[in-house]
Amino acid sequence: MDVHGSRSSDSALAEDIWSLAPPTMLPAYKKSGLLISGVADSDTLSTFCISHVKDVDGMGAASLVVAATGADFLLSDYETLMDDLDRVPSDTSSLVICDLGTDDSTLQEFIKKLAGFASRGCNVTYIDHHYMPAQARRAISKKGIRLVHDARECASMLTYATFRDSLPLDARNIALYGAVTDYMDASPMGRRLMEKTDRHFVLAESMLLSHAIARVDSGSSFRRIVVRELSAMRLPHEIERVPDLALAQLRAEATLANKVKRTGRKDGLLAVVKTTENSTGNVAKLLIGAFDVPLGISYRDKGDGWCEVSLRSTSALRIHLGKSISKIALRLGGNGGGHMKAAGCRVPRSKVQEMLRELAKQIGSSGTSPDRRDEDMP
Ligand SMILES: [Mn+2]
Repeated sequence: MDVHGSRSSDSALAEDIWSLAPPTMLPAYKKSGLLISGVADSDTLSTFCISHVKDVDGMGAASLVVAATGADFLLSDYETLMDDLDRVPSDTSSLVICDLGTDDSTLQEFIKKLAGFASRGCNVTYIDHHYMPAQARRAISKKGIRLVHDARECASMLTYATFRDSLPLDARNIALYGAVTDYMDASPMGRRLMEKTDRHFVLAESMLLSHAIARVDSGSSFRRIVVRELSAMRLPHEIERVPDLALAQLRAEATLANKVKRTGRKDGLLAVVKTTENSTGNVAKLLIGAFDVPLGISYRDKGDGWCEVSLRSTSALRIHLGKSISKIALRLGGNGGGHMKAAGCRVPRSKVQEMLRELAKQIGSSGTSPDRRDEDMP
């Protein structure tokens, strides 16, 4: 295998965007026994990773940090991130945060906490791809935090690029699982990495993984096991329970599409449904097809006074979902953010209807782009 050839073109690819100096330490993927037992090795720097629990991209990013550094890790979500930052072991010499965006409601506290680690001599790396205003980027960088941010790429891809010198070539697959499942495999790096592998193989493995994890709750220890197995370069189909869970999820989804159609409602350009599914993003996506609208919104009552909301749109919608929902959620006492066509937020249960009205108003004033392809389609 032409290792050097492949590596150098990967490097050129990453350096288009930023120049990186990965931490020098023994690649941990070579010590799979260590990874499975989860015992930190005393001869490596003590790295700790906090990454997004919610999807393949966040879990993939965590597995890449673990593979490269032997890090211990926590899988977190937006509402638990601040508390989880307080759980980082005090002897941590390198902290890596992946795929967890912040918004105006949490940015200052987030920066303050990361700056606290940096001031104690801990190397802090923040890898993210959610929409981030320029002033937030500047504020983070000023505090001695290494910011790896590119909204065109997924977090797994950015993590792969950050640690690639400590990763085996097989780790590219993990970067691609994140890219495929985050709809970012047509990105500058995603496209070029995909050309070096069998696309159908990567798609099949990505789908097994995303369906399997959609089947289990965010709090499930299975998600931690998956991260460890991926970090040992196990393929999704080789990980125990992944194929069975993925099949079970496929069966459930086939009936879910009908259920969404029955229980959802269309309101102008958007369709909305209340769901109990773990994967609210998936439900939001199904709404778009079921009601033939450019925006699907699903929400789940978390039982603690809050609702988790997922939003998905087609390119016909003119608003940036991440930016719009970040502002609306903040005004309603919640928080949120995300990408152009995929976003999420958390709002008090009592504010869900207000949020929907607010969004409908915004869409009403921005309108949709005429999409000629739609006119020719059934
Ligand atoms: Mn992501």
